[in-house]
Amino acid sequence: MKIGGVFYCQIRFKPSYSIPISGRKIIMKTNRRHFMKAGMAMSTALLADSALAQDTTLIPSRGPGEMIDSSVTYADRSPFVKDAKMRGSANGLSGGGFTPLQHSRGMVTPSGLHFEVHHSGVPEIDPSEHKLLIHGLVDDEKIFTMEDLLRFPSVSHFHFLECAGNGMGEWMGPRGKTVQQTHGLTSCSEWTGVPLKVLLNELGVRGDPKWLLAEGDDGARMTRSIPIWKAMDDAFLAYAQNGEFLRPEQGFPLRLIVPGFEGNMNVKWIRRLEVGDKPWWTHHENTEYADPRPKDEIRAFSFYMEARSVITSPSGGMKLNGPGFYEISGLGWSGAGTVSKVEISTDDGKTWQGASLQGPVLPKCHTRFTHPWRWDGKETTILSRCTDDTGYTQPTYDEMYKLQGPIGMMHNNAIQKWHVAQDGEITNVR
Ligand SMILES: Nc1nc2c(c(=O)[nH]1)N[C@H]1C(S)=C(S)[C@@H](COP(=O)(O)O)O[C@H]1N2
Ligand SMILES: [Mo]
Repeated sequence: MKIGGVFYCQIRFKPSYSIPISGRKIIMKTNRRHFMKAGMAMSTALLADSALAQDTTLIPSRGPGEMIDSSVTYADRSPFVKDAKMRGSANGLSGGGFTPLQHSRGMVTPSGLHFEVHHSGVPEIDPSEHKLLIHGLVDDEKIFTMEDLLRFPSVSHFHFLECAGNGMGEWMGPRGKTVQQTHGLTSCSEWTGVPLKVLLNELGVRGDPKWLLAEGDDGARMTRSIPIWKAMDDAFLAYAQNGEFLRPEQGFPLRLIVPGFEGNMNVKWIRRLEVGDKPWWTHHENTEYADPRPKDEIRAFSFYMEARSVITSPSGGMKLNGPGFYEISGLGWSGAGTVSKVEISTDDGKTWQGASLQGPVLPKCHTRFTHPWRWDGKETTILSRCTDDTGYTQPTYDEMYKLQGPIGMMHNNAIQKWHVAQDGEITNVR
């Protein structure tokens, strides 16, 4: 038997089995149900015999590993893990990097692979000098230091963050080669910080407060109007991401998290909040992030990133190694709520089957889905579509064009198709 390999037939219904390790025998107690399970998984013969290692000798023990280097203060990845790269897509002040979703597992994005969108580069901010002003329709205007903010009651939540321009290049046709290029402007982190409602209640709001202006401390002075109901619902000022302080690229030392709303409203390096009774109609609200509608209309505020999903494996640029079993795996998310189902088609949308959702399934959060698939070696197209708990289902490109017109740019949440050629090559198709 191969340790760490696949269970072989002879262990199927034994009440216990033994693995000889360095001359000793370790008896693993187990029960019949366990083996029924193992037997069931095995009976589907997931991998062809040739794909399993046939050498049944034991793996020899190793000597000591590398010396521990005490000068290392932040651990690196294995030198064998080279492919998952975030940047390499843009240089300069504007732009940033795309998350390599084709290498993603589970629902969390490692902080160092979180996508980045900057409108004027990444400012270097000393947290001991950073200040946040809250003013406008409040009883008490106040300036907070980071030290002040760290003393407030905090929350931690997993949320995806998606740029409204994610998939912008795909409007005119299938352009991106990989899922990193087509969908890489979405990532998911655990964010920790202070709820806005805690701060606003602390200051006391007055008059008829309806909107909140958030302003960033970067060269772009990113400024957005946030509806006050959202501020009082679940928006928060985050100072930490995945268990440590924010990355500079994610807005160190302080950023706004507006769960489920378009990335642009999640103002980084935040320095000012103003409570008001109308929106401010800032540059980014009037131009880039406004959606065209048929009949020469423009929708000014598209808050929600609507339900969307994509198969991350197999995906564009990958190649299947012959017919047989493959796990289809991908991500679904919705800014309006929780993913309630993801359906998969492996026959170009003719028939659909429900995928399994890997827990935890959280609101406004990436949700990993998986689906077992046996490829028969014939040319086909695989796709996924997501439905959220509001009942909304991800549209096809045709449906989305009807709503936004073919000249849209933002909020592309259409169904993604991956073509599987006879030689196993996966490509982006419409
Ligand atoms: N101050 C400031 N905040 C900003 C931006 C910016 O350029 N400056 N970019 C916005 C855009 S367009 C997006 S999509 C998100 C990206 O967040 P990330 O870089 O942490 O992924 O931040 C938003 N907040
Ligand atoms: Mo964005």
